Amino acid sequence: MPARGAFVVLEGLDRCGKTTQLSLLRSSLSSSSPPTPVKALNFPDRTTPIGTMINSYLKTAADMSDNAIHLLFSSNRWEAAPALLETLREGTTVVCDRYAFSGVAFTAAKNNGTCGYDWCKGPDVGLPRPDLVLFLTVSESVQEKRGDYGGERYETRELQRSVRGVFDRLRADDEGERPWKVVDADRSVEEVARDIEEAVREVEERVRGENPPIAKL
Ligand code: NYM
Repeated sequence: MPARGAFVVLEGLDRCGKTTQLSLLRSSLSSSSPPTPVKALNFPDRTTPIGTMINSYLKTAADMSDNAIHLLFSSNRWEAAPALLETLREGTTVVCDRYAFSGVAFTAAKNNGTCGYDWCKGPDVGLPRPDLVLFLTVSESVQEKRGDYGGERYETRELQRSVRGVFDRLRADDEGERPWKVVDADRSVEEVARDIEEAVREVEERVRGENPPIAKL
């Protein structure tokens, strides 16, 4: 049995550069010598029937209650969980663009917290827990300069401010379990990529060496 792969999640506000960084990370891991087997995931996964509903909601083509859309975002992770576990167990490292932390941060932030923080955490309890959460921080001015800002639901300055607050709370709450690594994403793409790769290689090595069981949220 090979040692399992590491599970790494990139989180952050909209336009923090996660998607670019994830693709750079995937290429650098798979082109290293020897190559690290790696699979990239992203949430929401808009390709499934549940993901299609989420996409309509985000593009404002469909409306839904805050509770209902929150549960769909979570279901979208649960439907991916069996394959995710299998991939990790067969020794492949998974790098993932957003996960349950975005789920809590965005829902708990909106409408003055109609859906409470604890309620928001509930549906994701039991999902595979990442070995590392890389939290990309971005300043408001840089965020707003990057392309396409404002195209989807949630992309307003006020909401992003509240989301930032909930992410800070999540990070503080997770401190005892497995500290997040905060990466300043206002810097150049190359500088950010270097920090991310270093942190991922470190966790990869630890997971391959210790082969710890996959923990749960
Ligand atoms: N989002 C993402 C949520 O509100 N809940 C979730 O569980 C997840 C995974 O979807 N503004 C929000 C955050 C983003 C939006 O994500 C779409 P992306 O990474 O832009 O496709």
